[in-house]
Parts: sequence; structure tokens; C-alpha cells
Amino acid sequence: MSDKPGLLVVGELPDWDFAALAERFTLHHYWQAPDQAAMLEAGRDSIIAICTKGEIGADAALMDALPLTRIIACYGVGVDAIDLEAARARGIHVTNTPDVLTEEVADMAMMLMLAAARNLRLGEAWVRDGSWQTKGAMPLTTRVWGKRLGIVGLGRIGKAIAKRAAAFGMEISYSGRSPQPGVAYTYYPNPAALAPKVDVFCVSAAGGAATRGLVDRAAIAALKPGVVFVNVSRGTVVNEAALLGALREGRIGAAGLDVFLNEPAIDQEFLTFPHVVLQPHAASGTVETRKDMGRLMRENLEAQLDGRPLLTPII
Ligand code: 8YV
Repeated sequence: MSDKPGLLVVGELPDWDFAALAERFTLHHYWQAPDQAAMLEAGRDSIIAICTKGEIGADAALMDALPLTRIIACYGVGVDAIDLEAARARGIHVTNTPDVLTEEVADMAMMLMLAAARNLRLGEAWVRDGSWQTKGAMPLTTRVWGKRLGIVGLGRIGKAIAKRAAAFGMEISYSGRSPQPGVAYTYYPNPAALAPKVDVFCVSAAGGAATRGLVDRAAIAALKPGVVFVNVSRGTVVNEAALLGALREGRIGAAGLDVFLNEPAIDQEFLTFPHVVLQPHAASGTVETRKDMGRLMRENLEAQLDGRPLLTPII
């Protein structure tokens, strides 16, 4: 048996991460285990660390199954799927990968905004299916530059979106817990107050219990008819039934969505809307950013192993 400490790998990672992690840990690939309970039982006395992903997290049962666990390192900034109370109660550290993915997620938000408003899907199909030749010009779309953008959650990612939107000449406002000192954008206390004021509505708040259903039925109802709706945060932040209703009733002009409830088994109705651009929770998914995320996650794990201060601790 290896003398390296055990690491439970909850979800698939790029091979470059596995190679680097294997230098310090014996890896237990939970996501591939035909019998996950047996893997936990076998690793009970050797696994001291867990690495997981933003959308998978870790629950109390997993922590209890591996009582030697000292750290849960999340490959992602959002730790909403990790039971932080359970980790705290068990003296387990939790780390995430902030900052390194901020600009990437903001790029995705702009891409979804533009693709939805300019109907990238239709234009692409128009060329490919010959409509351009048989029908002539494609139907007109909607402008993004110069429009009013509302950002739900002006954190690191929200600010990076705002920076890009400012270059598009957009007028920016936001909602959040409180107005941010030194921020010149117009503040609204909640999404329902922000919604009627903007042409593009972009959700970038952190997930978790505090923001569950934050973009509620009232906010969806208050959106301007024809609004462009974008979500790059978590499906849980939006009342999805209300969003689906607004899409069904044609109250939303176009949407760009990277996150959903029940990923990857999302509500199939999303697939039926021609004016919705869909992405598979891929906002941080470039080689460059994923390498940075993997490195930061590993550095946290190694710091724990070596008794050094953690780089980006949540707990
Ligand atoms: C995922 C994310 O973690 O950072 C987050 O919170 O949701 C993403 O970056 C990523 O898809 C890796 O699984």
C-alpha cells in the first residue's frame, strides 16, 4: 500500500491535475467507482482530503464516511454545494478558487448577452440551412451596446461584467445586500426593483441558502417586456418555474443561460425555446482558467499537507 495520504476525487478533472495531485496523494476516483460505498469504506483510514467541484460539493454524510478528512478543496469559487456548517463542526477546512476564474465567467456573460440579443443561433442556422439564399436577410435582432444593464450581485464577477459592459457604452445598475461604497453604478435594493429599469438583466450573485430564489417571481414579473436575461451564477438563484413561465409566455426577448437547477438533467423545456442560448455550466471552462483553478486547488491541498497557511480558505 502507498505511503502517500489519500485524496478522494469527487468529480472528473483534467489529466494534468491528476498527474500533479498523484505526486503527493494516492488518488481515489470517487466519480468512477462502481461501488462508491466500498471506496469510502476502504479509504476510511487513509483519506485525509477531498477535492470536489463547485456544482457537486460535499455533504455531511461524505465527511462522516471519511473521518480523517482535514480539508475539502473546491475546484471552483462557489462553495454553496458544500455543507459548510458540517465542515466547521468537524474541524474540516474548506478552500475554493476565487479570482482566477473571474474574467472568464465575465467573458461568458458578455458572450451570452450578445448571442441572445443578436440571435447568434438563428444567424448561424440561417447560413447553414441555406435560408440566406432562399429567404434573403435574416430577421432583425436587438442591440446590446448602449442599453441599460442590471447586474444581480456586484461581487468580483459582477464587477468584471460591469467593466466589460462599460466598454459597450452600457448604463449599469445593480442589486445587492447594500450599496457598495465607491461604486458609481445605480443601486437597487433587490432584483424586483432593478428588473423594470433595465434592458439586459444579468444574474451573477453567489449561490447558497442566502440567495436561493433571490430572483423571485416578483422580479421575473417586473422584467421589461423583451428583456435579455442572462444567468452565469447558479440555477438556485432564480425561480426557475417563473423564468420558464416568462419564456413560455414570450415576456422575455431572449435569454443566455449557463446554469440551471438539477444540472446536468435540466428541465427539458429550456430546449424548446428558439430564443434561448444554452451552455453546460461552462463559464470557467477554458484551458487557461481551468489550469489556474487546478493549480490553486492543489496549492491549498499541499499547504494543508505541509502545515502551511491555506491560500484561499473559506473555513
Ligand atoms: C465549476 C463553478 O466549479 O466556480 C464555480 O463556482 O461553478 C465552476 O467554475 C466548474 O465548472 C468546475 O466544475
